[in-house]
Amino acid sequence: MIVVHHLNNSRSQRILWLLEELGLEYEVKRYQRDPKTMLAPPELLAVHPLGKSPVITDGAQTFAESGAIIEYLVDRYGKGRLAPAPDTPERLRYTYWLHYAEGSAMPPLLLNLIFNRLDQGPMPFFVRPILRKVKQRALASFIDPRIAQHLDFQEAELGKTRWFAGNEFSAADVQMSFPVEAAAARASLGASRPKLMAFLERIHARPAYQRALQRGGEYTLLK
Ligand SMILES: N[C@@H](CCC(=O)N[C@@H](CS)C(=O)NCC(=O)O)C(=O)O
Repeated sequence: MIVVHHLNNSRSQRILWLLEELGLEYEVKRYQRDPKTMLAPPELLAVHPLGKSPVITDGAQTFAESGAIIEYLVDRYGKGRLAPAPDTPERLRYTYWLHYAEGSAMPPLLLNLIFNRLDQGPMPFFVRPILRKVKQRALASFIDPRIAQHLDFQEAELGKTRWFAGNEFSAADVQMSFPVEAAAARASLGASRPKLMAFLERIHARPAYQRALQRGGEYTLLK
């Protein structure tokens, strides 16, 4: 039985969604973020040395990293579903988006999250205005323009094909859902990016996505 070590409000939601799309049986082991730090609880360190989610166990195997987990599940259990045929342009795009989501799209979104919190929480009164300036400068000069560049790129790519890898829905869309959802929570993703907005609407309407929400519980992304 596949076990998903699932952290609330996190990337592991997309693993539950993929398992629902594939119609596989699985068990969800839940972990709750610390409400103050928002970090994962120490119990996750007993599952994997990095203590992050998602992690899955399947028989004797335990491994982490969303893209690797998605690739493993599709290769092992997909029976040709949710991945374009090998040696096609769609397959190359599929591999690209599987890696791009965490390798390129998420880093500026994570910086946005960290810098937005820089001037929050208890600190000596004179430090806060300094940190606020640092935050504003980092966001305006580096982070937010990078996010906009990525969103423009994704928007343009979704103008070429209906889904990220091609005209068929694939596991690359599951992997890309998190950066697009995180951008919707943290950055301006509105009328100026209608393809990405329509992508979100389409994935949220999928029955498997809805079932995964019921299995995973709370899913409100951090701002
Ligand atoms: N690139 C990794 C990122 C894993 C990761 O950072 N997971 C977050 C959840 S969204 C986490 O566990 N955060 C809690 C913490 O850092 O303590 C993946 O895609 O699996």
